[in-house]
Amino acid sequence: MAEYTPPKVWVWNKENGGQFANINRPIAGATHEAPLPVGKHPLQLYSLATPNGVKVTVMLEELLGAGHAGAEYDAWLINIGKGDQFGSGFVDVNPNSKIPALMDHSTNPPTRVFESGSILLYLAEKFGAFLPKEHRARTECLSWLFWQMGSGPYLGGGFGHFYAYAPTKIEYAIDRFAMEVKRQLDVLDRHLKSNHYMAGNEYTIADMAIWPWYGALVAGLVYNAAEFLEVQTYTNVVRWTNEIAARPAVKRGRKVNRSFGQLEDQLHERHDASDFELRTQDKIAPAETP
Ligand SMILES: N[C@@H](CCC(=O)N[C@@H](CS)C(=O)NCC(=O)O)C(=O)O
Repeated sequence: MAEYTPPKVWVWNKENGGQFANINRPIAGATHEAPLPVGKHPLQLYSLATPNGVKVTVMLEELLGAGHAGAEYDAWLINIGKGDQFGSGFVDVNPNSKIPALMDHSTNPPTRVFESGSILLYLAEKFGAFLPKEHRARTECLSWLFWQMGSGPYLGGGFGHFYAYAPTKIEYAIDRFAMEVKRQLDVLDRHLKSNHYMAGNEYTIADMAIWPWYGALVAGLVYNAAEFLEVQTYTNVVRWTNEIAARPAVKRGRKVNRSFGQLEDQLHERHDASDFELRTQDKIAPAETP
């Protein structure tokens, strides 16, 4: 590996290559004026079906499935590859310029919520659902929710980046993050041996946060790393992954704001429950594609 001696002061090299290099920059804030659309429902979601986005659409579909009609929502597609997250309207909702971001217009003034963990907690508290009420169980749920928020970046920004996206394969980086991700999978596997769900017997927002990342990893859906990490050996995680994948709300939630993969699984925008039947990409004319 070529030795690198950092200069005295770091300089932004815009041409450093690698996937996502075009959207990475060392400054925050909006790059252009772009007000966000607002639909007819109280909850307005601005997102994309990455694992962080899927956490929230699964939660909203679970709430609706459980009969919480107030959870009806409009989901707008934010194309992070094109830089939509740097539009002025989006930055007003999330100063960190990352999906998912939520506006709740049922409050006066409307409430902005960003960070997927915060959005899950906000919705759980608003509807009194998928968060245990008893203090000990609630604490266990929140411990796992925050575990995901802290651990996920080692999987995505660490392992996923260096194994799948970096322009060169750096053994040191791949070793470091493969070791950490396997340790995390073992944490989950040992816990799920004696717990049906992350917080015990109840399916909660902790499962909704962890499943889109670690479930996708063991299902071989992200980074093409199933064999490399021997994911099938984490049998309790595999059991939990498959069980959650079969939930109807999870199947719906995974399709919302998806702009990649099979056309029948792509619902670019969601404004009504009937959209799953009527407006997936295989059903609508290409001219209507946002
Ligand atoms: N901690 C944040 C992470 C969100 C995040 O990293 N979102 C990514 C997509 S998965 C994003 O919007 N990236 C755009 C960018 O970095 O410019 C959360 O959980 O909401």
